[in-house]
Amino acid sequence: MYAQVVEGSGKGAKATEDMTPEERAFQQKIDSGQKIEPKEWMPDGYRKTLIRQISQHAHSEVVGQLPEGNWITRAPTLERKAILLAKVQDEAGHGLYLYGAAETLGISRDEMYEQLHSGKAKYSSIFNYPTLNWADIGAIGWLVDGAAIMNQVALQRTSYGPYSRAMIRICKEESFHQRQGYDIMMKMCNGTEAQKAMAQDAMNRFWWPALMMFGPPDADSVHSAESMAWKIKINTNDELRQKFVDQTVPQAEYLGLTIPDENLAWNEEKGSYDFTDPDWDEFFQVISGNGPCNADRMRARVRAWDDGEWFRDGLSAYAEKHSAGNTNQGVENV
Ligand code: FAQ
Repeated sequence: MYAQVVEGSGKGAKATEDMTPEERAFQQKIDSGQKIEPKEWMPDGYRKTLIRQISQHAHSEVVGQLPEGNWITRAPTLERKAILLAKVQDEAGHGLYLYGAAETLGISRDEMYEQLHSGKAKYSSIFNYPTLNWADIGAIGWLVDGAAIMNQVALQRTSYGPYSRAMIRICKEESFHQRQGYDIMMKMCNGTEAQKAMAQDAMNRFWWPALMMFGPPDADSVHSAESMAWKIKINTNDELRQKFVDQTVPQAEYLGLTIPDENLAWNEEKGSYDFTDPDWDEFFQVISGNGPCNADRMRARVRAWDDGEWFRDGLSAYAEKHSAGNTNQGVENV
């Protein structure tokens, strides 16, 4: 229905008795908490699953610049503009660390871009929703970065060394991003009635897509069992979604905002909130390319790629000129 690139087996974790001796040794390494490094032997499915997840994560960071980029020229003050510029630039950097981590697994950056531009690779569903006003920038920082961090903090312990190390650095920056979003929301909630209403409206629109960021319910998650056995994923989609709700409810209360879910209620017995599931049909539509902004996002990415061709060609020509065997060409010849 929705799967475009099922690179891992998607059949769940392999039983120990079905493993080859190499696979068994590999699994023992994972189970004992050791990191896997690029040059080590790894099962083909492990490599493919990592390439899929890391490259989709990288694409999300890069496409994720677009909804916020939309507001750089319209930020309400010079200070807010400078902060937003820095945040969007950070997202580009996150994309680069992640593409770098994926490249250690034997895929080139050009191949990854080709998969994104052809629609073969996914990126996070959340970035297919529009940013209609300034309050949406607050909601993205608070809720979207908040959901991203919830996932990424766990991924710092992922089993693949380069991915884990990229996550440690990214999480530091994402924490700042989340605070800047919360700060925008605080300002608006303490402002005029109209500003508070804008903040509430942004929360109403971003709440459900933020819950979808954690992926389909566990029962429908194709990759979770295998990815968790390999410790590529540390938590299930539902576990992280629950943690996010539990963390976010008190933050919304502090802002004086209402979470748009009439079933939201503290459940004393389980020690967490009960809440309504997002509309999973909408989620599957969005990840199949039919969300409100999918076509716009792809058009913008492909245009940026095409417009940058002359620059990439220039960089390659420069690198070639100065590569080994051609070292006599001085910088003055450029
Ligand atoms: N959107 O079997 P599962 C950010 C796909 S970073 C689109 O459960 P898995 C920073 C999934 O790929 C946000 N597709 O899959 C920022 C699979 O399809 P496939 C990105 C989704 O991989 C903030 C199919 O559904 N973070 O926001 C989504 O085990 C602000 C079946 O699902 C990451 O990527 C979705 N939400 O679990 C930037 C974190 N959910 O590939 C700018 C790393 C699922 O077979 C501004 N990734 N799918 O065709 C992960 O942790 C996992 O990949 C999950 C999905 C949890 C996203």
